[in-house]
Amino acid sequence: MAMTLGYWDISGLGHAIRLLLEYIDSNYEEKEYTVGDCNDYDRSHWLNEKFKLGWTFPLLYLIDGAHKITQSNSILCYIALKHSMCEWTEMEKIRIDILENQVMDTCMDLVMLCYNPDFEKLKPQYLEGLPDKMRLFSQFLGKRPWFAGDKIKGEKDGYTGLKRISAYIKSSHFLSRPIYTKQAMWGNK
Ligand SMILES: N[C@@H](CCC(=O)N[C@@H](CS)C(=O)NCC(=O)O)C(=O)O
Repeated sequence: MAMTLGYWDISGLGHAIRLLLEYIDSNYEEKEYTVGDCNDYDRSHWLNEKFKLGWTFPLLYLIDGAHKITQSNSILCYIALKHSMCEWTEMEKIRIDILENQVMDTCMDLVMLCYNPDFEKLKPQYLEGLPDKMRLFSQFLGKRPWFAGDKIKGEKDGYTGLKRISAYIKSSHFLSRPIYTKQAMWGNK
């Protein structure tokens, strides 16, 4: 049975999950929720379902048979675990945990800026600090080909999944924009 990924009709936190689902060649469907166009950005399309699903944790969710999972990073872990992509050494596991949290912090910095009504005022300071933030990722990567280890997991040759991601990015169902919902000051188109 196909898995269902439920999320706003945006790239946002769904982006990495969609790429992973494509990477593993998963049979999945998407349930997209839309924010209203009016000034009050009506979220009832989602909120009308939210409390009928059996949990009240935030959007997004993945339903896989009897399993219902929320929290984007937990969803990534669930998919990776299910597809035997988690045979890490201790050092790889440590690096993944660090990176997972660092990436989320970096994403949230941008979210806080983009949903802030003072976006234009705050933008120069954000941009000024960005190269230093990116440099930290570069330092963390060092001379490794990948952030965690030497190989990508879950693939015999390592690259078939990447080719699938490449094909997905070129396909009509790839959702690159909008990054954020309509309330955002930037990335909302
Ligand atoms: N930590 C959560 C954050 C989820 C979250 O912030 N969801 C936002 C969209 S990105 C939302 O609109 N939630 C609405 C809701 O759950 O009612 C995750 O990573 O999944």
